[in-house]
Amino acid sequence: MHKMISKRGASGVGLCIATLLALCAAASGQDVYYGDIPDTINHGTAGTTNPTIRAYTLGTKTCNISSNSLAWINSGTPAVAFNMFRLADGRLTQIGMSWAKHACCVSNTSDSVCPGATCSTSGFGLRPGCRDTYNASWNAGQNRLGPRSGINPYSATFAALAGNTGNAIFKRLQVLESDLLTAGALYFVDGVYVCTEEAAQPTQLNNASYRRATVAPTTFDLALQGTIVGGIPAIRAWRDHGLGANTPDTSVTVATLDIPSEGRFWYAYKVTGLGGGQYRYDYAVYNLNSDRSGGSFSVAIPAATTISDVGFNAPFYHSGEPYSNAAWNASVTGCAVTWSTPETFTTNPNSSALRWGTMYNFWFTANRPPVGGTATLGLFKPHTPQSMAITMSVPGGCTGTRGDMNASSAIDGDDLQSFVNCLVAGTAAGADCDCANVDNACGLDAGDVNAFVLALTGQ
Ligand SMILES: [Ca+2]
Ligand SMILES: [Ca+2]
Ligand SMILES: [Ca+2]
Repeated sequence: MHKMISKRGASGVGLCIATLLALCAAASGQDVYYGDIPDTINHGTAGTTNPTIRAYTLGTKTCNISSNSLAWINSGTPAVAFNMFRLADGRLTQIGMSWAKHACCVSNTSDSVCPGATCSTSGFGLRPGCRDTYNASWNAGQNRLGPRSGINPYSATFAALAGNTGNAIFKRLQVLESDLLTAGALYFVDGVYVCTEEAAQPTQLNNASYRRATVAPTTFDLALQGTIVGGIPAIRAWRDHGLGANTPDTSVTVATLDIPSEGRFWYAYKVTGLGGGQYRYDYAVYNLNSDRSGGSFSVAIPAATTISDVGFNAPFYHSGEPYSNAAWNASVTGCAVTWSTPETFTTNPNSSALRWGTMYNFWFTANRPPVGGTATLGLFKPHTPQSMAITMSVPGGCTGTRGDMNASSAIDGDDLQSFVNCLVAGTAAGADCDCANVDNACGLDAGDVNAFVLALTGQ
């Protein structure tokens, strides 16, 4: 009798473990999703800032699109940070950001903005398939706005909220008023969620959604347009609306870059022919949820490339965030255009790194047409890998054999004069001086002379 019970018991334990494993697997699957931006509020200006700063807040329809209940902790997880962008002159830039609105006071409703979900009547927090709505005025409550610096977007940990309040623009989505009425510009808003239960899970990757908005003259009120683009940050608007509202610019490439065992960046680029052999190279990088953050961005260029109009854009931190707003330093060497934080992480952990929920722009004009090549995103916080290569359009270089200055399919004495001219003057009639970069290493120097002599003598 005891033996039989024991057998039953063993079988029961096995079943129980299997059930627990299934529950554990399911429990790792919470999935918060920004289902819609239903409204906005214009808080006006603080009155005395120079330049004038205006502030907004976005409403949120937040979905739990998983089959598991999602914890909804008052003044805790999840939190959402808002951003604003402007598309003008062929370039999308971020013009504003808010602090992060922490959760409060869940309600559960069925809503078609939650894809494929039916609101469950059982569970806790934000129940499976359900939607919670905060209108913009509720999200504007400053006591539940926490600094972005208090959130690790990948491990999804949150610092305690201070709960302090301030003037009309304090902690809210701040934008320079001068950026709001650009002739011919399109505007976009997005929000990015961080959710503790999604820590280090792929369900973090759909946490940003964007929507187009117009800005009214005189009042500066926002009016939401079209429908939300769910699960995708506003960097995609550069392509989706690049030739006007709802008219895509297919010359804009948008893609993602995942840091191994860490967060995701989005990046985009576009090359514009300016005539006269000049090309404008535009790059944007959006940090969705990387705590390591961006620390540098570098584009390789061929030898003897003329670079002009080097530019950079970043939104500004405010309301007591500890992060620096200093522009990244730009440098042009013989083989790269590079932007980097003014200080390293070791020197100043609060330097102006490209942090979660923000987008930085980099651009220059070059006298070379584009080819497929490589840019490098350096990561701010030290770890392995310290940088990531990104396939992008970059200025193209020598299209023939290096050292064959006159493209005769032979490296001989006829190439000598052009080679020397390139090394001495950086230019040679009828020749591409990047072909004088015979060792294909940075710059035109003694290494190229050695390599050229070896090629000339058939070695
Ligand atoms: Ca999610
Ligand atoms: Ca030749
Ligand atoms: Ca070289």
